[in-house]
Amino acid sequence: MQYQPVVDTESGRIVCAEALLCWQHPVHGLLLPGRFIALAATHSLITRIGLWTLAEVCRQMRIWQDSGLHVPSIAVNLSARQFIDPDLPECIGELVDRYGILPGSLEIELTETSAASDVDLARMTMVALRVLGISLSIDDFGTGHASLSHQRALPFDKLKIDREFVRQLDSSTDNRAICRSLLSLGKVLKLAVIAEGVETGEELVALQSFGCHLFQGFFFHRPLDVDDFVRLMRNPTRGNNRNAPGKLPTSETIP
Ligand code: G
Ligand code: MN
Repeated sequence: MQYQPVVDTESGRIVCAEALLCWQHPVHGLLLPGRFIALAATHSLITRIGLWTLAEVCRQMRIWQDSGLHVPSIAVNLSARQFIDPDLPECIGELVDRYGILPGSLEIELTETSAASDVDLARMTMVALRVLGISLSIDDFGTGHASLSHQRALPFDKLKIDREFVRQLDSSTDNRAICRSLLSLGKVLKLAVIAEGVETGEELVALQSFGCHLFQGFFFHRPLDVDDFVRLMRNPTRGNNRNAPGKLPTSETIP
């Protein structure tokens, strides 16, 4: 399991982190989820992978809590197949109870498509998750089969702009227009907007000029293994990209 921080350049804090399941492959080395999750999602195995991930993150959060380490909330990706399981909220509720993790320390990321097949069921599941104190993000926004009327009806807290739209912001007028529009949409719908996959200072500066202040991407932090993530949480100035403009996390801003 790796953890990739999300940075708020306004407050200078790491505000959450996304848990990313990696595969230590015997031939190809460490594979990030982008390389194998889509394949796993075509198979019922994805449900077991998803449950294992949720349990592992809860177990890890309990260890951090017990050791007194302040860690921001951790976001877990759920597959569409897992999301339509009517037992999901109960299952997550049991994990939260079993590990005694603090409410508000877990977030769930869903793609637009996950909620599309049955909006009423999606709504019920989302409401039940929110009762548990879990916040919900729309992941990879703009790349799935989104219906805005569905999105509006669903109680999301955050919207994550997919890397596809963050790339080449300096040269792509289309991507600039899309990012601007998604930031406006987030503002109107009262969703926090996170730009994903920010790799360059140019992308960061352009997004900041559109009003974005929440960022995830290699420019700030690569996904980190547990030890490196803990080191960063203990000393947030380490491992930051010092070329990044705007306020960056400092030891003063992380309790
Ligand atoms: O679909 P989702 O947004 O959950 O996927 C996150 C994926 O994006 C992970 O595989 C993660 O390693 C990858 N990722 C995170 N930051 C960057 C980045 O700056 N550039 C690229 N190319 N990939 C990234
Ligand atoms: Mn995600």
